[in-house]
Amino acid sequence: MTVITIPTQPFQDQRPGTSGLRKRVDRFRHDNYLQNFVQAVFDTQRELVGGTLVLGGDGRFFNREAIQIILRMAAANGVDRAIVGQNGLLSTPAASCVIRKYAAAGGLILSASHNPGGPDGDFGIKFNTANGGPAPEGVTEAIYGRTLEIAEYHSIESGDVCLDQVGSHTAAQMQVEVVDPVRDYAELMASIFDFGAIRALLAGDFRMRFDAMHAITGPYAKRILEEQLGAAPGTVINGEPLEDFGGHHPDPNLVHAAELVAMTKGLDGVDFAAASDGDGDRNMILGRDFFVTPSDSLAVLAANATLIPAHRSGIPGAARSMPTSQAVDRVAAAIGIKHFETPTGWKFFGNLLDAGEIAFCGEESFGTGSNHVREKDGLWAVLAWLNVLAVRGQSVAEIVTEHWREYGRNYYSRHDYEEIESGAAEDLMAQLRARLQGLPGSLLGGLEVTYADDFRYTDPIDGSSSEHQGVRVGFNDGSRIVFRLSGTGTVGATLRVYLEAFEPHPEKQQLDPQDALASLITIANDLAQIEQRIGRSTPDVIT
Ligand code: G16
Repeated sequence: MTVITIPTQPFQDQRPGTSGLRKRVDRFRHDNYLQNFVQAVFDTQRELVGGTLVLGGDGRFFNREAIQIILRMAAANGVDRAIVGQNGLLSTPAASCVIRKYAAAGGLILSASHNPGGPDGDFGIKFNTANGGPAPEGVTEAIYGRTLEIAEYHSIESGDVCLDQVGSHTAAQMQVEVVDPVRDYAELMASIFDFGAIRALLAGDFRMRFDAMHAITGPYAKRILEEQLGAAPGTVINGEPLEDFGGHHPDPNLVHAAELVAMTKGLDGVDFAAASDGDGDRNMILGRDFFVTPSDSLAVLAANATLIPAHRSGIPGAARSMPTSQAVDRVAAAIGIKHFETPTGWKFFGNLLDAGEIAFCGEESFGTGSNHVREKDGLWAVLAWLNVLAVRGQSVAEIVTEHWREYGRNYYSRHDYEEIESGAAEDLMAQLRARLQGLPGSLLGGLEVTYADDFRYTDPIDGSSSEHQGVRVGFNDGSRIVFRLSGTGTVGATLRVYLEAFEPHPEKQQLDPQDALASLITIANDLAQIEQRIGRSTPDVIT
């Protein structure tokens, strides 16, 4: 084997965001940008030397090429075994499953999640640690630190490894196992859910659609829903993964999954519809004429956890990210389990899951999951809903409205202002932060501010702390506004405004959320001076 060492120059822009390093694909393809980051991982994560590395991605443009580059680098850096998904594919939750199952030292996942793909789209990479979860901040900071001083990277001189078929190969001294990307994950799902009950539901007149958005979950959903659970052929739509996701934005929300939403409307609407994103970790849940907010989805699943065989004896606790609505807190308080509020980013759930403090967790950003892996998991959420629907024998709308009657309804919406000028976005947040101290006790739009802060989190397990995680303003009627800049965009900045109001009375729970939140929306716009500062009068996306 010939290891080659190639000189390179550091860049200043390789600090991973909320979920790994994401940039335009062009950036990754040139000047060793990918190689620098990967070498920084090998230089800092020394357990990979002599260990197992899991490797796969969501199939977007540049995925195959990047996998070959990384395999050559892994061999040169002393990795003992690489487990790669066939054709270079692995959904993010499946990668987490494989890391855990085969006790790998870590994994590299190639994805820019819900961001568009193709030659002009985005690419991304992130490192997951041995627990299967996104690297915690200490690790990402060490990798970033290394990228700032990198001067060379290592590779081997060899051709491409054939990824088309399942099988074993060698690259220099490294063993490369090309695995079926679905098998281990599908086995895990069958061990969690009541497949018998779901099969019976799907064998009846229940109609569903799953939109894979031409992204990674197509093969997973076809195998599990259609082949194993007997859903009618054609249940999975847009099921073929494409390098550019068919030119769409593989983001499962009401705007980007409009085709699916239309299938739930009216008398002909299907009973249940769901979608997942580019790398398979997000989910959107719909019933006939009914959208389940991700926050409500987490709360409903937590309240119904014991209907799922793997959680028959109950869950110890549940966690949500700070901007996620407080609906799950109400469930936790009512059923007597622990609940936690963490910063945005799945990595913050890792320690709580590892310590057994929680079994379910979720985020408003269409992420829901459990302790079965250490990533959010789109298909897990779909199967969890199917399991609950099958056992309860009610519609999605009946289950959610019954939930609101019992626990109260947390009206919720997120307003996104995308691709705004970064400086203006930073200034807007800075002026908000500067005003926080003076807000408690004041009246805004007739509501009294009870607290105003910049969220700071101390991890209850390892004591690490994270600051500046979003501005929260709470009011005397239980409502709340959160302001935060996205950590996943690649162009300019995205301002997210999260709005939440609580309505305990069932007779007042049927309003449209935008109407129920109208006064809070006005307060938020005034408080942050959104129009004056960024020149936008309406959000680009409302969910
Ligand atoms: C990533 C993280 C999520 C997080 C989301 C927030 O999602 O994995 O845990 O909630 O980012 O995004 P933003 O910072 O834009 O609000 P994904 O699906 O992009 O990996």
